Amino acid sequence: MTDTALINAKIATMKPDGEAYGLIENGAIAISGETIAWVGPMADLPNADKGNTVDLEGRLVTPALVDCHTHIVAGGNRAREFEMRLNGASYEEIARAGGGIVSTVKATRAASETELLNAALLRVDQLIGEGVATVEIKSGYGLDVDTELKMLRVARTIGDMRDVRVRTSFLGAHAVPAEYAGRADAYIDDVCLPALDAAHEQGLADAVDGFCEGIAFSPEQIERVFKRAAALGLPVKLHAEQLSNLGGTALAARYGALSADHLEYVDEAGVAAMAEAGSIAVLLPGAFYTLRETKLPPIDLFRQRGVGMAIATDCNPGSSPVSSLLLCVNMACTLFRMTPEEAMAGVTREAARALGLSDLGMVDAGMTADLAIWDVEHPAELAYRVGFNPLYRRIYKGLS
Ligand code: DI6
Ligand code: FE
Repeated sequence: MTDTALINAKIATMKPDGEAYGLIENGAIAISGETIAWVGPMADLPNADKGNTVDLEGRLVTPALVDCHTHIVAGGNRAREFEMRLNGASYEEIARAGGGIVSTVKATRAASETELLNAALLRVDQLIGEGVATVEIKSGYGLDVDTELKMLRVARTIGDMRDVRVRTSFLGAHAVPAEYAGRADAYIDDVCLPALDAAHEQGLADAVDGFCEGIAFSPEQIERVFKRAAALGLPVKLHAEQLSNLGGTALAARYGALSADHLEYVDEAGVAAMAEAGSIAVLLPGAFYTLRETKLPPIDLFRQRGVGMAIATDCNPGSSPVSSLLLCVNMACTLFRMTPEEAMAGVTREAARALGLSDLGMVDAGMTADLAIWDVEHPAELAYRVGFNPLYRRIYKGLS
């Protein structure tokens, strides 16, 4: 039985074969409960599906957007640090003044769950207002067992309080906290692995992430965390080759990672390993922009090897204080030279794949009815405008 049909729609189905964007010009979508029952040219809409219709007057429909990499739950902000840097302060001076990731850890530990929740909701609501219906949220600013779990509980609460699907990632291996300075292995033993076990036991972790970098954890240390993830049956992903090439991407691929993220410094062997493993490249133009990075992720290599490319905000108080996914779509085009079609696939189909969600990211029969309806004439307009939000309506799990 069909509950509702959307008619007079231009539909960017984002299906990979056929027309660019999987475009259907004069289309209709039949929705039954939470599921898309039928999609096609309006002239072919089955009679039985015509009961309850909503006329979209030619508007564009896309899959609702998916932000597949965020640190949106975090205490405080680093605006003062941003200001100090622009007034000429050095990295050391900022660190001595308590800046950097350490300050976010301190603020996150000090904040109550309500404070963390209210601060995060401001940013989540901005994403929702741009047509996002699924958001991935990481821990990683607690770096002690209680605060890591607190962050993940807040992430779950966001999904209860808003019409948005939250997927959590445990990121205990994000940074070495001050109390373990120079003792990263002990941190993994004493804090990271016990916190992961507890998060899993409490149903708080959908996946496991890490930061493989000179300033964070080595591939050997990350592998210890991945081994525990595998033992718990949790999928992995990794912040890899963001600032240098340590071979994290190949490690992630060996563990069948859903994604490897950032990737500015990944080499050909790393990309080949991703292709083999079917891992998605999650590209984060907001961090590239904020850090004024100049080394581009190897877009052509990803294309040649058929590695799917997703785009996300990386929303975090340090390297990407960005809560507009549409801005990231634009940046993926202007900074990374991705095509608008690739960038739109990056926040729909490929982002859903990066989260292992096979029922999302395309407008197709059988998929969950998460849709975004836009006041634009063509999907390229969503990539082309800067700081413009033409969302007309968002549909989350059907119309009920
Ligand atoms: N990569 C980043 O760019 C951020 N975390 C990560 O793994 C930085 C986080 C911060 O500075 O707060
Ligand atoms: Fe990140």
